[in-house]
Amino acid sequence: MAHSVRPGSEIPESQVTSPAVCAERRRFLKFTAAAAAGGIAGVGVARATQAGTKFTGLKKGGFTTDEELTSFEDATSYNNFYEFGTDKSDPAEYAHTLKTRPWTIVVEGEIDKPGTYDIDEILGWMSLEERIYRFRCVEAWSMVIPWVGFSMSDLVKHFRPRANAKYVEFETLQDPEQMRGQRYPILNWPYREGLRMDEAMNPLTLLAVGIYGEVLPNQNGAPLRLVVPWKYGFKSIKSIVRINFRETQPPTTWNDSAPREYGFYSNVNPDRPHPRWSQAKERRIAGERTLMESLFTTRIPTLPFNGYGEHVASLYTGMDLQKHY
Ligand SMILES: Nc1nc2c(c(=O)[nH]1)N[C@H]1C(S)=C(S)[C@@H](COP(=O)(O)O)O[C@H]1N2
Ligand SMILES: [Mo]
Repeated sequence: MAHSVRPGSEIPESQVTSPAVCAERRRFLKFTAAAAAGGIAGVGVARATQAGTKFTGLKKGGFTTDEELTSFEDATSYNNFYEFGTDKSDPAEYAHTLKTRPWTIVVEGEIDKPGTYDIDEILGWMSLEERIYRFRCVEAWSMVIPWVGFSMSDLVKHFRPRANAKYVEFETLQDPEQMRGQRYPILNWPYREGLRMDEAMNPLTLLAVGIYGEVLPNQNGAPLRLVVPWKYGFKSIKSIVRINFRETQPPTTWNDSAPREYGFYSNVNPDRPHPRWSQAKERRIAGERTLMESLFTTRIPTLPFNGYGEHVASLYTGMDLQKHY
């Protein structure tokens, strides 16, 4: 069935008069008309664009885990998103100023189909699924998150990459008006990340548009963010506006900012300590525990490749992972 995801619940009654919702409805009607005329697959997802809107009829993806989930509350209030400030609570407090529609993504470089694509055009091609992934921050805390999204590889096919596309570079929006943290030179804005092409095409590599069955809250990287579960969290770049296919390894934000501490690969590796702390254990933020209990009492061993070795270890055969950290 092409429509693996059906439209979410109706827009909440309390919001029906807001201009944003009117614009949203106009956009949806336009999109539905285009879809009816053109038979766009996966049209059902088009309506779920506002944070909090539920996706219904989501199919379960192949990747999952039985571990205790992080609560929605913790996953959406304890965040790293320096564009909104450096405190974990800043993104939840300030990310509402980010406007996630309309949203376009420039796709360019070593591909046959470069262009500026509307996020909803992209969503029209894709079939969404739910996947539960462990997520390990380089700061030694971890979460277990049910994401909604699609494999990056399924999207990349649409752009017809050429043989010399060896790396993919990603860029976050730069707009200090919407992202107050960008008014300060904390990082070299815009935030940039990158993957080797075979990493990007691995089936685990996810582009996420939702979390816990609903549209991504802004603080989690709406409207589209990367999730690479075998790498430290900073590789999972948020609010993507540019994807560039390159022949050479792209510069990446944290590597530029502190190259001795953060490498290009940044695979989760308990045997390679960060210069300032061990990576052998992690604080799991999950279950019924309060955030403070999780942060101060629960330490579990960190697994190589965050436990995804069977899927990804072969990507690094013959590489010295102490050197290519
Ligand atoms: N654009 C952007 N993407 C980003 C970051 C950021 O500061 N800016 N922080 C990264 C880090 S360090 C982590 S741990 C994860 C946090 O994702 P979460 O807040 O959804 O848990 O986002 C990553 N993606
Ligand atoms: Mo992180």
